[in-house]
Amino acid sequence: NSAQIGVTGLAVMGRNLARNFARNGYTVALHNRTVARTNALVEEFGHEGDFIAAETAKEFVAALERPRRLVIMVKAGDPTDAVIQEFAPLLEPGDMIIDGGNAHFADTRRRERELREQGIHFVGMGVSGGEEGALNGPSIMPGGPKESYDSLGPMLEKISAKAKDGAPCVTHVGPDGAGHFVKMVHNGIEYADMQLIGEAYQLLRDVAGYSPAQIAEIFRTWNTGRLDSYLIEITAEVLSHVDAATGKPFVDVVVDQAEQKGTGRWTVQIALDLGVPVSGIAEAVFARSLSGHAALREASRGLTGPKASPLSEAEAGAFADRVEQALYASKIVSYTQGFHEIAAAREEYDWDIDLGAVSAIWRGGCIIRAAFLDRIRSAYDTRADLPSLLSDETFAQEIADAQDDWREVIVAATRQGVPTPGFAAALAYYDALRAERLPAALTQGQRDFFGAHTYRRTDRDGSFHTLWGGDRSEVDA
Ligand code: NBP
Repeated sequence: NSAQIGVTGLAVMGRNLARNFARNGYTVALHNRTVARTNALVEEFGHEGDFIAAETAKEFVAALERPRRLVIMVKAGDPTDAVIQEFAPLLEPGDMIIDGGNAHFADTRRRERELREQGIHFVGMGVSGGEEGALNGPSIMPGGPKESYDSLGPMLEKISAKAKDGAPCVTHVGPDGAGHFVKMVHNGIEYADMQLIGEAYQLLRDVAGYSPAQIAEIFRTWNTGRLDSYLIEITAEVLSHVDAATGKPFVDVVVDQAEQKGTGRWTVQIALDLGVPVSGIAEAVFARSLSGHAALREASRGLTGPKASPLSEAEAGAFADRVEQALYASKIVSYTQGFHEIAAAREEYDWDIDLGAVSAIWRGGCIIRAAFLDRIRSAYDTRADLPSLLSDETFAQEIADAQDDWREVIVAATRQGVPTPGFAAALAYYDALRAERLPAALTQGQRDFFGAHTYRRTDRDGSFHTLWGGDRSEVDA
């Protein structure tokens, strides 16, 4: 008996992915650098399906039916290269290496290129949903050669999450690094979503005066509407949780320094390279960094803030409704920015990515799963070449309806000294995009003044320079 798929790297993610394949009726070959992990899996979960445990790389490869499908689930970076170097010499043309780790898409592009020379299909596969998703159905974002999807796709469709309409949350995203790129932006959007939710929480607490338990109830109500999403749902769970040791709200006993593993930062770094303004995601990454500067925060605690005047109980309810509007409008903007980044990469790397399909596979299994993604899909279904999500009529109308409250919330936050970088960046992006004129014209003037960098004119073609140090006449540049 031979295995239809093999998984090497059996820490939480690999182990659960292997079990997911087995539970779906596939025979799964197992391998891990440290054999104890392989044995533990077979011992604990061997009854769940057909596993073939392999001690050595050779045994592992021999256990796979051809063309071989070999999933790597190890730590991203050097370990992934080490594993590829170990297995590639044992493989034959037509075999597939599928990297399900959180690889940087540039590494995936390089690996795909190198393995292509050997005739091996390399599939960089984004997997979202954490260990729970890996076991019960993740959102899966495979890239790589399209032909690999013909045989791999049906298996992934089986193990993936299913959206509410039953559609599997997986699609062939695009060539080489496209899958990992989309997974990275997914994580960037996740950072932004979490930051916006955090700002909503702090406003409800510090401006409206609600307790964590009351805010949990507000989030539960929001979760029955257009904000219906996994992150809002778990936010309510976290906020209503009470610390057993102290009897205090759990959120009050946790150190307020957010950590990060890097995919959010990558999203911003690459956006800078591509020249795409992902300000909402950037603010989310910066907010986490700022929170971690403990000494700096300690040293700044005495700085003067505004005179705080919390809302009355009567005003608080209406304010909470406004915060919902602000959160929703800001969320539309961060998705707009994230999809812009994917569209820019599609252009840069000549990837054929269907943005509607991307939003569709995020509807289940992953951390940002939300009812909202159905709306994004229908926006791209209506118009595949939508310049931006904000150009979609429905979203544009929703923001138009939300904007008064959105602005009020930011005004209130500013007055009370509550930081809302996510809400504010989203609004600034919106206002900048819709502006008739931007001060960029002045910037161009300054650049021409100090550096003769030239400028273009609104009334005729060409590049121009003003002789600032001379008679200030204009010359063709
Ligand atoms: P880890 O990222 O903690 O990696 C542990 C695995 O890597 C073990 O199997 C370990 O083998 C193996 N490994 C290492 Br470390 N160095 C190796 C080397 N030089 N050669 C061979 N194997 C090596 O595991 P994880 O948390 O299950 O995540 C796996 C991948 O999935 C990562 O890329 C991660 O970013 C990604 N991911 C994780 C999540 C999540 O929620 N955790 C979600 C989505 C994606 P050993 O047992 O012999 O030490």
